[in-house]
Amino acid sequence: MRMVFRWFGEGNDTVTLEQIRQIPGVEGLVWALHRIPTGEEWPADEIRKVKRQADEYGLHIDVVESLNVHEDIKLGLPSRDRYIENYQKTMEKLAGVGVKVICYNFMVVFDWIRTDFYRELEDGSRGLFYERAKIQRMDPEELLEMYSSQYTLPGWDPGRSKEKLVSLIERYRWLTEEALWDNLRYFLEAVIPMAERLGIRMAVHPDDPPWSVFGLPRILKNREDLRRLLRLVDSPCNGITLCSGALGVDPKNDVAGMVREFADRIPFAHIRNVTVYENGDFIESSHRDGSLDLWEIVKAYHDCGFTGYVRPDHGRQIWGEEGRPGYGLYDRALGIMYLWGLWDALEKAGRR
Ligand code: DNO
Repeated sequence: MRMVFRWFGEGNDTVTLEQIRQIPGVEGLVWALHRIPTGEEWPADEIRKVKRQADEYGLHIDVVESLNVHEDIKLGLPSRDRYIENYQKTMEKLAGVGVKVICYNFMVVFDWIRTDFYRELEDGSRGLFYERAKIQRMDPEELLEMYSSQYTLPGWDPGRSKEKLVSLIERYRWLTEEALWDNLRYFLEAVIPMAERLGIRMAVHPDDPPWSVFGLPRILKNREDLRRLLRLVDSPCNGITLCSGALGVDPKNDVAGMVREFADRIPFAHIRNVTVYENGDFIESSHRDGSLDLWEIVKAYHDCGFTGYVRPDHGRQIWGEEGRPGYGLYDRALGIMYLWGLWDALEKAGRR
């Protein structure tokens, strides 16, 4: 397993590259040009700048998260070809600086969804929280407001107005899940051959949470969906960002089982824990505590001889740390040490 750490870029992150390189076993950054609106081509000079910054600290930039997919592609509009072309041009530039994995998602309108940025756990630490009853009461505009008020969270389009949001949701009302699958296939048929040529592995992030919210279609929720995704274009470059937390909030999802089944198509793994309550609410807890058995999950990767990239994904807000919810330094660093602890123990036991 190759440990990497998400960095939002200079001036856009409370965590510094100096801090990142001091976390044991971290070899590279997970990055993106967050300032560039979805659908636009990423400027070469800005890409090179990130490369230079990472080089200075001995970190690589092999993993991009995310190169987001424009809504017109997900909607299957005629304008999608223009956005796919931009996507391909960015892929070429990324290959030029050595990028190996591109994480993206096919969630419509909203990326990952939580109802509270902070909910206190028993020990006073705070984690991202999802409350089912609250989301049923909320309308999408409220969620937009929450997500654009204090922090812009990754995957969220900060420039999106309420009017745009409402009309976008309206368009999806007419899109069935089958049509969304067709649009995903169209996208993959365009980008996977390109990825093969460039030596890049595309890795789709599953839906988070893995169920429909606000009645919008969601198609990457479970093992069956992931199987179907891999079959759409059968290439090693058509892969998955297997996210234990996103999939694991549905108790029916056996994450370790999915690791074992899809191992050779997982270039990138997000490993974190969640506590799922009986009513279906969930909170992002520490890597060691929660409803998921990270030992089982890490063991599955280890048994499969996993050599892909891993990030600890999110962490709680602890020790008074402020900043972007889920993306502080301390708890993600602790999470990494837990993952290494499990991994190293498996390695050593295997040698005996
Ligand atoms: C949040 C995330 C998502 C993720 C994208 C991947 O922390 O895991 O924003 O990056 O959905 O495309």
